[in-house]
Amino acid sequence: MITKEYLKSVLPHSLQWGTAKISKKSYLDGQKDAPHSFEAGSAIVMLVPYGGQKTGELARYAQYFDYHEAVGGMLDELVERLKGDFEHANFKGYCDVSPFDEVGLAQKAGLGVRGKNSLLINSEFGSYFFICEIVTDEEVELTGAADECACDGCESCVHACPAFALENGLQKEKCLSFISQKRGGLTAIEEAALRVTRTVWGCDICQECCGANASKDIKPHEVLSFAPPLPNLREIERMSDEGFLKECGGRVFTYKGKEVIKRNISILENVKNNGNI
Ligand code: B12
Ligand code: SF4
Ligand code: SF4
Repeated sequence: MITKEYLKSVLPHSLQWGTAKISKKSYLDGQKDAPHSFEAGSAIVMLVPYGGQKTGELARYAQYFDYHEAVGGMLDELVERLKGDFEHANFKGYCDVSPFDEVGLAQKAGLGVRGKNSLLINSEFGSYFFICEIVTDEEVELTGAADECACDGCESCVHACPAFALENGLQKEKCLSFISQKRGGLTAIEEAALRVTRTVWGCDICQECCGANASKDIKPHEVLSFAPPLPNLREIERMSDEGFLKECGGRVFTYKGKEVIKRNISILENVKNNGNI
C-alpha cells in the first residue's frame, strides 16, 4: 500500500498532488488500449505550475522549453524511486500525451474542478499548470475531498473567448489553440482570428479573464526553464528544416515542423507590414 505519508515524503513540495481510483471513464475516448502493459487501478496525479506573465505572442505554457520533456524527466525519476520502494508493483508516468482525461482524473483526485473554460481550476494555483500522473497496479491510499469552489460559474471565460468556442462546452475546432496547431492552410476567418488576437501559438484568453488566476503570483516549477524568444519571419525563412530543429529544438511547437509556426508568424507579420493594426 502506498500511503499518503510516503507520498508526502517523496513528491516535490512545490507540486500539488492527490490520488484517484482509475475507472473506465478515466480514459479518453478510444484510449482504452493504454500504452502501459499492466492493469492500472490507481493514479497519483500532480499539478506542475507554470504561472508567469505573457511576454509575446506565445501562450504562457509555450514560453518554456517543452514541458513534455521537462515534466517527463521528473516523472522518470519518481517512477524509478517508486519501483525501488515497491519492487513488485508496476508504475508508468504520463503528461499530456496520456490515455487519460487528465482534467477529469485530477478532479477525481480532489485537485480542483473543471471550469466553464473546460480547464481544471485549483484554488491555490488557478489554472496555469500542467497535469501529470503516475499510474500503478499497487494499492494507493486515497486523498481527501475535492477542491470544490475554484470555479464560481461567472462565465467570464465564455464571454471573453474571441472564437465563441465555449458556448456549448469546448468546441475544439473553433478554439484558437487548436487552430494555431493545425497543419496546412487556414481559412480566411481562422487567419483573421489569429491576427486580431495576436496568437502565434496557444491561447490563454479564457484563463486571463478568470478570477481564479487574478492576483496570483505563481512561480514556474523548477523543472521548467524559459526558452529564447521566437525568431522573426526573415530568420525562420532563412532556416533549413535541420536548422529549424537545431535552433527551435525542444519547444512545444517544434513537433509540428517549421511550416506551421512560420505560417502563424507570417500571418501576424503581414499585418504589421500592412499597418492594419
Ligand atoms: C486534445 C487537447 C487539447 C485540444 C482539444 C481540447 C479538448 N478539450 O478537446 C486543444 C488543442 C484545443 C487544447 C487546447 C488547450 N489545452 Co489541452 N489538452 C488536450 C488533451 C491532450 C486531451 C483533452 C481531451 O481530448 N479531452 C476530451 C474531453 C474529456 O474533454 P472536453 O472536450 O473538455 O469535454 C469535457 C467538458 O468540456 C464537458 N463537455 C463536453 N462537451 C460538452 C457539451 C456541453 C453542452 C457541456 C455543457 C459540457 C461539455 O464534458 C467533458 C467532461 O466529461 C489534454 C491532456 C489529456 N490527456 O487529458 C490537454 C490539456 C487538457 N490541455 C491543457 C492546456 C494547458 C491547454 C491550453 C490552455 C493550451 C493553450 N494555452 O493554448 C488550451 C486550452 C483550451 C481550452 N479552453 O480548453 C492542459 C490543461 C491544464 C488545466 N489547467 O486544466 C492539459 C490537461 C494538458 C496537460 N497535461 O497539462 N487541448
Ligand atoms: S483557448 Fe482561446 S479560443 Fe480556445 S476556448 Fe479559450 S479563449 Fe477560446
Ligand atoms: S471565468 Fe468564471 S466560469 Fe470561467 S472558469 Fe473562471 S470562474 Fe469558472
